[in-house]
Amino acid sequence: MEATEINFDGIIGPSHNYAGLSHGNIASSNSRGIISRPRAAALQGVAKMRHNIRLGLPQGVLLPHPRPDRKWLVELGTDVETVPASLRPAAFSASAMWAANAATVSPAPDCGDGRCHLTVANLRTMPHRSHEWPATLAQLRLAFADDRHFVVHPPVPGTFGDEGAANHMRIGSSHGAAAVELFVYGERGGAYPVRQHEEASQAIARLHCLDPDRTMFVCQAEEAIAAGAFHNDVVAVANENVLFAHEQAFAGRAALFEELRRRVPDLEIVEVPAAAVSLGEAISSYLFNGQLVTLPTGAMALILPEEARELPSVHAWLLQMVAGNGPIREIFFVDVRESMANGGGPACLRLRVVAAAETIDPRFLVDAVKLDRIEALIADHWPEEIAPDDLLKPEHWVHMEEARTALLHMLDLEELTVE
Ligand code: SUG
Repeated sequence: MEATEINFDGIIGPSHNYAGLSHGNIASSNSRGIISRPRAAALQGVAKMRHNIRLGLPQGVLLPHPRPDRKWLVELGTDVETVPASLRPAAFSASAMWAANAATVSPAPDCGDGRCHLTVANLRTMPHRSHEWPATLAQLRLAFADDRHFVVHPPVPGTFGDEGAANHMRIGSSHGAAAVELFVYGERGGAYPVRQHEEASQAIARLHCLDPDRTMFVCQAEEAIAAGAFHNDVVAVANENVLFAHEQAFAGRAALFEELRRRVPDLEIVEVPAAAVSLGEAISSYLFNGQLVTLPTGAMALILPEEARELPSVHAWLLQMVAGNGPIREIFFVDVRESMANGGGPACLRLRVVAAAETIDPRFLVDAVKLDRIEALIADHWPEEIAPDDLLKPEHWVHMEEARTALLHMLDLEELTVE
């Protein structure tokens, strides 16, 4: 059985809407109150998966969560009819689509017990994301149920915020070999909240039985968070021996690079200087929120949002990069505009797991044929549009719930109907 990197994309749920819930995420704040298009959003997500399958990359899915989250509202002493206006959008958010925040994943070669460890993110900083973890845990426990190969941990407790793989990078010679795991936490974010706490990252490293010699913790630059990099994956991404990052991504950048070079002898750093692309431009274009992948040919490619092609400084930098002799040889652009308007690019929509496909529950794996069926179901069941006031209307609640149930039924995953 051969371990490969499999990207699990969050299928964008039927309640996708723009409620401006994420302070510090500039796209989310700017989109507050606009009419969303859940059907188009989910179809864009499927098209991205299809694109990556055509490139020869294995693909998995994670499912939308129950929304409105009636169970959470009951725990808060209310229900979907009487919920205070301030809480309602949080109960409807389709934010589980951003699978990079589902969990932190340490593949088997990195872990002391030779199994792949996954810790579900607690997402406790933002109320609308803080209730994702039970449904995520239920899915990961099904998908990675084979305890000869996987350990699925519940979220880190306490007040320590953890936002999963979005603040975690793995750097080494190949996916299948032991690698350095780099945890990126925040200390200060200017006017914006810090969402990843060092204590949570440290706990995950211990839970995953990581080798301290191959584990590093680095602080996000305050100016990056203050400019809108609410997760590290907005300013940096790694794949195998390549780190692609903005010059202002990390505090103590020089010491970090020196230490990384010592631990990963074949490390290649592709750094974008602020003089070529400002932090603001990096964040508005999501230049670093690409999927940096190794194609079956062995070449490395970057899958970026269309927005990165549209910003002249970013596009010029990309053209210059591929014309040169660096490790990133190809660039593809995908349209995920509905997700981007909430601050979620191609990399946010996926969770990377390195494992042998045979060890994973096949209901969570997809190919082009299964995607045809998912696409047809979305086209039939997902709402075309959601305006803010629609969240008040019972017919919309029913529509969203029926759409999700139809998907679970089609994928033979009825046991997830209520988590
Ligand atoms: O947590 N947006 C998400 C975007 C997450 C992106 N993920 C990664 N960078 N990996 C967030 O801020 C906005 C929802 C709203 O405003 O309706 C939101 O939750």
